[in-house]
Amino acid sequence: MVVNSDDEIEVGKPKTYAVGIPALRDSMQYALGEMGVSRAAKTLLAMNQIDGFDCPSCAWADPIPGERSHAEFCENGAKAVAWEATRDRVGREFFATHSVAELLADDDHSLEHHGRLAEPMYLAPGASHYTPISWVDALRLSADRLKELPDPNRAAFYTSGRASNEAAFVYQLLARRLGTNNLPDCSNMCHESSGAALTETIGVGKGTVSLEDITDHAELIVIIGQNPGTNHPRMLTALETAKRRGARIVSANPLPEAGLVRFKNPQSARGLLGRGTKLTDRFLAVRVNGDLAMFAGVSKALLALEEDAPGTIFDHSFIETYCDGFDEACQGWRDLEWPAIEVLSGLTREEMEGFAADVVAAKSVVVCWAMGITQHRNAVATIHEIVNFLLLRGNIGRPGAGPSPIRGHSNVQGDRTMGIWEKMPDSFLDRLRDEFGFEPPREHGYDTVNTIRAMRDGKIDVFFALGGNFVAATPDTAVSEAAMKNCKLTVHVATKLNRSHLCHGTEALLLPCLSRSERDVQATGEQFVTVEDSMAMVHESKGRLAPGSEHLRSEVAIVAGLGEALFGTDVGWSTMSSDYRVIRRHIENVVVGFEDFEQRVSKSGGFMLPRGPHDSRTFETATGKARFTRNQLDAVEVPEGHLVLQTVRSHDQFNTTVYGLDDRYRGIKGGRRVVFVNEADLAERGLHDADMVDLISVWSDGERYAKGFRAVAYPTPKGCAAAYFPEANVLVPLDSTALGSNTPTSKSIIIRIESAS
Ligand SMILES: Nc1nc2c(c(=O)[nH]1)N[C@H]1C(S)=C(S)[C@@H](COP(=O)(O)OP(=O)(O)OC[C@H]3O[C@@H](n4cnc5c(=O)[nH]c(N)nc54)[C@H](O)[C@@H]3O)O[C@H]1N2
Ligand SMILES: Nc1nc2c(c(=O)[nH]1)N[C@H]1C(S)=C(S)[C@@H](COP(=O)(O)OP(=O)(O)OC[C@H]3O[C@@H](n4cnc5c(=O)[nH]c(N)nc54)[C@H](O)[C@@H]3O)O[C@H]1N2
Ligand SMILES: [Mo]
Repeated sequence: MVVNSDDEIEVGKPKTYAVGIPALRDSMQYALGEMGVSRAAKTLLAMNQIDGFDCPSCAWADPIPGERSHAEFCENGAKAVAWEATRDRVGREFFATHSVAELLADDDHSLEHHGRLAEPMYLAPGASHYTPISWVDALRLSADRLKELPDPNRAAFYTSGRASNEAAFVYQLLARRLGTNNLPDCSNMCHESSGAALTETIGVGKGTVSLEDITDHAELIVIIGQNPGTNHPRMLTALETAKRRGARIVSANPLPEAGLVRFKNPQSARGLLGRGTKLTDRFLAVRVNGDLAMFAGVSKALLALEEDAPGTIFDHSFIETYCDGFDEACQGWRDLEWPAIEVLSGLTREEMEGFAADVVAAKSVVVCWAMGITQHRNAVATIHEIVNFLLLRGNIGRPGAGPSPIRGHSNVQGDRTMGIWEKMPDSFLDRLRDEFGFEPPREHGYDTVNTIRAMRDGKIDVFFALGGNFVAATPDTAVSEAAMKNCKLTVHVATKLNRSHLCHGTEALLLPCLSRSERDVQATGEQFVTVEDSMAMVHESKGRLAPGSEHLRSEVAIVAGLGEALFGTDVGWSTMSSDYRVIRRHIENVVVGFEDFEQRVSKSGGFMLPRGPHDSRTFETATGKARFTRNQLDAVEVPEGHLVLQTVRSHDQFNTTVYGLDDRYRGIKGGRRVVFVNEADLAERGLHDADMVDLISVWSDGERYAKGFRAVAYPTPKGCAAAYFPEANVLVPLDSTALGSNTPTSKSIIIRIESAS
């Protein structure tokens, strides 16, 4: 990866508001530069509209039809679409002039910036360059290699969360028809901890909150481990609406993110020109990984208030009717000592009691969270503790209340609903069997971390990816890259060139697909696809732009084409790809909640999937009740002289896609190799702001190095640090994962920093 030299990086003051005029200016400049005027206008105005396409940038929910603005997109959505609608192409001439070795020297930004992949390409064993291949030959070759496997579990099928419901459904069908549950996905690195904790405690692996709960009902909104100004900018509009009607916001974050402080709404002149809306009322500078202790502390404070005035704080009738484990959990909080809670959370008892007072004053509470919570060793326990906190006051299954994990990729939640999971329950597999007449495998497959281990250990021959950038997104970059190279065949269905396509197996295929914003025409005419947002709304998405090249195929067509090459006509692969309604009929029969799918999804705005806790306070857990849990209080141990490093997104990236080198809200310009550190921590090491440093992570199997970072003195709690992903992924040990979800601990890496060598 190319290292930016330190003198290119400019560091200014972090911003105290998000969006406003700079955001509008940047998004328009960006879109115009990539797409030109008419294409930009046509594309941006169709985003998130009823008859348009779903923004590929995040999973934030759309307002109901009558309440959408004409420009229902944000700066980062505009960047995401401009990025895929670029006029530049990467075809046979490009690959003829650039060898794989040469391209490997490019950084992530440059690789994708070359343009859209334009035709199928093949890398023969030992070859230095990708060469063109026909679709027929590409699918035949993939099918042959899969058929040759002595065991279907020697294949793995990765999914990134942009795949539509239709593509995901056909894809999981293909893997299971082949005989494997090896369906690792980006969710394994993302909200897996949320899914695990919520399934166990409330019986459904997703949030139970709708957009109106936030905009219209919640009296208190808690935002933790999330940077909405950058990663879910349209959430700020919802928060502004909530604030206007008097809701309070508490946020906890080791970084004082601009989007949590103040919002200047680009949709209104007042928002753009005035001071904007103050968002957070109480900001808690929690220590990285301190949230488990913080929530336990708040619940302890609530318990003390209840014990002082019994019957005034807790919702006893809810607890008695719907929950179990309450007494045991209370005993847990009684046994905790405040000093330990303070040390682990990095907050004072008064701060946590203040938070508890906000809770008591609010009739309804929503808790929103994202990666700052899920990517820690104790993530599942932390989310258990969030559920406890909500259950105490019956804050679930009524307006304005509930847990709301904010999803990342635009259809990551839908992909799971469609069966992209290495351990789908038997009930789903039974229905799949009944619908298609074959016995799906029952043995659980590999998740993302276990796929890397299996590839490393020579247990996977064929790695197939439906989107994503596996080697850059996964931990322990060196290990992941070597693991990928250990495969016999690697196949990537993708829109743009990335690092994973260059760290290939003995043979490799690049299969270029249509993007969300492009028209999808099949044998029976123009098709639409469907997606599910973070709040379980399913709606349609229809691209409008002409395909970027005549050789592009839809993801559905590629996967179904492979299905047919493998199995002939058995389950009707080509019928599905020529008419997506056929797929939706299968989905209706296999996936719960999709009755009358075609008809309901065609209605403007789509429909909401059933969620027991939200709809009827039904909790399908092991005991049929919502479960209080007693959780061991811990936080990652940081040895003397070390820091705990979290890896975050800058404002100019979408995961491994790096649009540009700025991070406007945090005051960074022109570079990404920066590490944010508390000034006192720098001073203790004899370091200063702007010094060049090396980051060294320590783990039981040894040390990992990321060299040449510019230190930035930043207001993060002492002992904490932050750097950007994916540059810092080299530091995340493969075996450092969350208990109960196996998610890489990308937000708590123990490091040393040293003056650059
Ligand atoms: N523009 C844009 N949009 C995106 C993405 C993108 O890359 N770019 N990615 C998409 C995806 S896949 C996802 S999953 C989401 C990610 O959305 P976020 O989770 O907002 O993304 P991160 O940048 O990882 O930010 C994590 C936040 O948690 C805070 N944090 C870190 N550790 C802790 C902790 O221990 N406790 C607390 N309380 N806070 C902590 C960090 O300071 C940071 O503010 O965004 C989605 N949307
Ligand atoms: N250290 C660290 N690591 C992390 C994280 C972190 O916070 N810190 N976050 C984790 C999280 S939350 C996630 S979700 C993962 C993300 O992991 P991935 O989903 O694997 O990665 P992306 O960067 O989103 O994938 C980008 C690539 O997707 C392809 N692509 C884009 N659009 C399409 C499309 O429409 N179809 C197809 N087929 N391909 C397309 C392009 O080729 C592009 O290069 O990373 C994880 N890794
Ligand atoms: Mo994610």
